Amino acid sequence: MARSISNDEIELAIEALLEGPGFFMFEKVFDPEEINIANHIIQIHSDDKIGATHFHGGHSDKIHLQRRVWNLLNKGQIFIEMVQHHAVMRVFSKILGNNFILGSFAANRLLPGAPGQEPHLDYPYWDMYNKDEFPTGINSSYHMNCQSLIALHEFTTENGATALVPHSQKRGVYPSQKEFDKEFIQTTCPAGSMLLFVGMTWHCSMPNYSKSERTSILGQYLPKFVKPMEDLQRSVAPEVMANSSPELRQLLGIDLRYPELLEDAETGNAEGQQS
Ligand SMILES: O=C(O)CCC(=O)C(=O)O
Ligand SMILES: [Fe+2]
Repeated sequence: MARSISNDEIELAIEALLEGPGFFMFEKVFDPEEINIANHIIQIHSDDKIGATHFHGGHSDKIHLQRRVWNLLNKGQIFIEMVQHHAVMRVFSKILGNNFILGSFAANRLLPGAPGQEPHLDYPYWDMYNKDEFPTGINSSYHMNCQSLIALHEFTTENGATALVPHSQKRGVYPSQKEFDKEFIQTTCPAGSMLLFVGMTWHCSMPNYSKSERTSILGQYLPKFVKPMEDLQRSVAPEVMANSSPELRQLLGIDLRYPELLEDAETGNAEGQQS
């Protein structure tokens, strides 16, 4: 069963994401049985299928070594438990606001020989190299993305442990390869560990030089007003929606109101309306 995390560790994580390096590692959160189940399902869904992927830079000849499995919530109870782990819910509600939502829950499987990614920020900042598409003055004074990354294998420097630049989230700008290469560290960890970070932190997966695969599960969490990246309400099965806990309902944005047809709405009924 997943490890329960103490209040002290939760507080440390909030502090690290908001004021510190921008990330925090909870070691060995998920046990070997949970990890095996998750890996098995991910393998079944990606042995013959590559899946749309991002940030593969100039390595288009090796894209088949980097496999994505999207929409994990439809693929096993284990993912429904992982997505709403209590540490994720507590840390991210402090950073994103307590009605935060899920934008994507997907796996990133790097087969032996898979190249690393280019350094990047995560959605909705992922194309912020093109600043003209973003509001003037965008910065990191508050966060529009928090990520969970669950390591389903031991992560080592050899197999491509995630690389991050500590404190880079405060700069509020897109990374260049040159600056990233000078400053990154790699977050090695035992299997089952969970890294939380804010999406403005410069990061990427590194090349897998080992002889075994290395898999992460990537959870994307957003404030209630950012459009999710995966269309979860359309892709998650009706049974999953119907049986969801209050936390999962929140993550799927089931009770969010807008956009609404307000033209014909009754006056005065709209909660939170200011006029
Ligand atoms: O798997 C990893 O180490 C990180 C992957 C990642 O950052 C991404 O795909 O956005
Ligand atoms: Fe990323």
